[in-house]
Amino acid sequence: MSDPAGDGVGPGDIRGLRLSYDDPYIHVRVRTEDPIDIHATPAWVRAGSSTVLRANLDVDEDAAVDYAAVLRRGSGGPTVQLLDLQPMPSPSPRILCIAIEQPQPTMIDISVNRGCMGSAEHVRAFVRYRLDRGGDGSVNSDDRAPNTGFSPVFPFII
Ligand SMILES: [Ca+2]
Ligand SMILES: [Ca+2]
Repeated sequence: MSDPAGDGVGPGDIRGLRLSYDDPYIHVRVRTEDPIDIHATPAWVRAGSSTVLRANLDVDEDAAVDYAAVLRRGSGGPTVQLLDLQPMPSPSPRILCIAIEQPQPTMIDISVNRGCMGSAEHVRAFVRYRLDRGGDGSVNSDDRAPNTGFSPVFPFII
């Protein structure tokens, strides 16, 4: 689904959110207006940066966020974490549950292992991208997609 241009700034302006499934991973793809290199730009590598990209996942359609995939600055570049907001049985360690890649400079992919989300059979999502472009602690862009509510429900079809 698409998100308007101009309700964020440059690489912080989300233009699209796409969910796909490749067993066992659910992929959350965020497309931005301008390119950024999450492994090199100050927004993602500089100490003190407040840049955060967060994918909020609802697996039972009750409008509450069940899991959150959080991508933020780490000492060696961006790191990801899966937060379990409504605890269900999940394997550990959690680090194996989630991964990131950047297939193109305007795309950030967050992959979450379905096995880390209880017995989820479908998911819907919204993402929020808070960009501190200079990595100095000030937020230059804050965009979410969709602007209200969640994406359509996406079933896991194997
Ligand atoms: Ca936008
Ligand atoms: Ca938006």
